[in-house]
Amino acid sequence: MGIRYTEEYPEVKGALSFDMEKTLFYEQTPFQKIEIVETPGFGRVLIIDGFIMLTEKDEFVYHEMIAHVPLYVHPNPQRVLVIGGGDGGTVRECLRHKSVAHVDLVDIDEAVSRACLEFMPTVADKLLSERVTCRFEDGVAFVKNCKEKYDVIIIDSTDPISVGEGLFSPEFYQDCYNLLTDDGILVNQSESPSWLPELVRGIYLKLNKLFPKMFFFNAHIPTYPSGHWAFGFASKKYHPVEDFQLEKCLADNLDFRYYNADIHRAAFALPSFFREILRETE
Ligand code: AG3
Repeated sequence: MGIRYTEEYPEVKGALSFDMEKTLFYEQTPFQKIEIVETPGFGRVLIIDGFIMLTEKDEFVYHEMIAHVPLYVHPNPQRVLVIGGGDGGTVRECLRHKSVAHVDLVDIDEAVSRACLEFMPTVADKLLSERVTCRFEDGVAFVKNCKEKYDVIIIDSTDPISVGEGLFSPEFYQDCYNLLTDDGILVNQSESPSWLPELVRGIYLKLNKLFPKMFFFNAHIPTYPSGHWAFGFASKKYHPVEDFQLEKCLADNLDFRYYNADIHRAAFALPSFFREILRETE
């Protein structure tokens, strides 16, 4: 056994530990501590402030789900805003949609993109596409001042601590709502319903108050706490399953590794304890 890297899970007084071979990138920026490590079990792993953001082994699950679910509900998504997501994985998936003419990426920390472009090019290299504009600034301020409209907004944040915190506030959600077109959709990473039910409930309450339609979908992400992950789907017009663009999804026939038409519909089926988390809020 080599050196062990451990992400502590304070919610359950446990941890995820994995062997690592070496550190490829380390930088303490004004915002956070960024590391990319080489591991024998998970490929390269991006870690921010001690929390796993992605591993090369399973990043496809998170990035396919956060991008394709809204992009196969909106009938013609052209302009997409990604907040956070400086690693580029979400942008990569968005660009697979022909209708998407432009993606604006707003991440507070350029060092994340710099590190990923160098050490995780398969995740990050679409950040260099002509269809993408990267802005390294505070997403909270960006959505307050932006005058453009978007069809889809994807909030690919860190956990709601430190720099990620503002990306879970009611004011921020209101500003995102204002930036969406009349049939716009917002999707956000919503943490673990298994281990952080309070947090998921908080997200539900805030978004449900604002949007006519609010749902969660879930996916299995082995290297995030509990492995059970939620995403919020808040929409002005479209229903995530009734308005699912099945024909388009089948015709595109993209080579996905997790997402598919069955998964799209099934992901909105919530385990009973998850439904209970939402019911308690009513
Ligand atoms: N976004 C962060 C997911 C949260 C992971 N949390 C944790 N390991 N405690 C991932 C960014 C990928 N584009």
